[in-house]
Amino acid sequence: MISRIDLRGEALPEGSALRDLLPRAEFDVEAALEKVRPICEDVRHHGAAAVIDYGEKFDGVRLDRLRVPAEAIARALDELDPAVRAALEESIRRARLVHRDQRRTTHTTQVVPGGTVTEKWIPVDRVGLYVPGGRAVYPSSVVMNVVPAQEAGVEGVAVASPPQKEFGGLPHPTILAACALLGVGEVYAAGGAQAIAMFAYGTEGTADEPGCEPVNLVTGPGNIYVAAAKRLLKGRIGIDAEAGPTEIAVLADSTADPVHVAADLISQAEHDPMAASVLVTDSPELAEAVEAELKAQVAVSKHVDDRIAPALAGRQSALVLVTDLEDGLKVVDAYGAEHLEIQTADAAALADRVRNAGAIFVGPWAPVSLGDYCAGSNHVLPTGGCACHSSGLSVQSFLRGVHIVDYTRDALADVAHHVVTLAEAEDLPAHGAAIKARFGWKVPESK
Ligand code: HSO
Ligand code: ZN
Repeated sequence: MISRIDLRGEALPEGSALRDLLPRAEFDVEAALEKVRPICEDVRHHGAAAVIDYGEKFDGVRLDRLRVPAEAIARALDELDPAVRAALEESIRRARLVHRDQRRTTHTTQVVPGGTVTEKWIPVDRVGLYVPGGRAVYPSSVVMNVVPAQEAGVEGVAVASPPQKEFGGLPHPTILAACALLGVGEVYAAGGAQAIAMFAYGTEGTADEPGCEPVNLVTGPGNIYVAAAKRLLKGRIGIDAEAGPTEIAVLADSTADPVHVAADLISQAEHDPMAASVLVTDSPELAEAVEAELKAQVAVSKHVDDRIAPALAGRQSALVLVTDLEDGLKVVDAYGAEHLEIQTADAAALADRVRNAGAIFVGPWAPVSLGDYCAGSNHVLPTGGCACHSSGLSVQSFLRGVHIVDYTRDALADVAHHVVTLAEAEDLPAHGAAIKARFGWKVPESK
């Protein structure tokens, strides 16, 4: 049911050669671009009407309006199961604690007497948060997108989630209830590439419904078409990342509990038939025990046939055997998992040495499921190995750092000769002239 990769014995290859030995899901965003391009163009030219047409085509419901009425959002909260409400409230409370601490402060560097550079962090004006609604409905993703945006100080927060046939064309009621709990009142029943295009281009309002103002930034996970639309529209809008199928890697030794490891591998396989579950261990006994546990636990899991079994059997999942934990560390660093659990004797020390992972979960009491909902950490994380260059969603994702340059006459005069020299070295004499013009067309003597 799950393949094995045995890397014991020989010296591990370095860098990308090691990465090539490791399993990974195919997620060919490029191939989806051509499908998504006409959708985006249609939305650009025909606005809400095109979004509604594509909703009918892809989600099977014809809407007469995209904007979810305030009463529907309030009703969803009224009708929310109290236990789910309490859990979401706790999730929001913890996420706020962590994300509030990520706020940036203005910092001024005195470069020279009379010359300062101040770095100021300004939130984007308006963001569009995409919340998928296909195979699974994730109110927790509403929390993970909205909380950092709000803590960053973003004033315009809009959410889009696909219309659901069984709920009269509204997004799933739990998504709406989560929006209500977070104080988000601007919600659109729009999904897929058309939702991303709606955010990028905006739509015109009608007599009875305001349009969607274009946003500056779109965040949130989605399927391959959402990722392709983000890639296509990037530049016009900022994006967080092109989210691919979810991944869990577990680095474990013989002290790990195979029951826990198997449960955690299954937990992320539950998302998607393309999800990746990877165990990296120096203990063949643990690998055996995890494999037996996987069999036992998969048999009694809910989403076996459509997601868990294909995810575990897919070429993206594997049990990887390594000589020792040093090699294990190299393997998980080369893989750069979205989620990395460390279940070893000295988990904290090993976790401290990891360089590439979206989020790291330390020891037996910090499973990925905790992070998915209630750790306070963010669950929108880099997939597909992007952890080697990108971070998960955070307050920072919604901010722009701006340098404010403030120099006195004397401070400029003092460095003018260097600026003029560099301008001439780059054959850009007008750059130098802009300095000289301020000093009677001469380069001032430096002190
Ligand atoms: N593990 C997913 C997030 C999620 N899990 C939502 C449950 N609900 C990607 O980090
Ligand atoms: Zn999850």
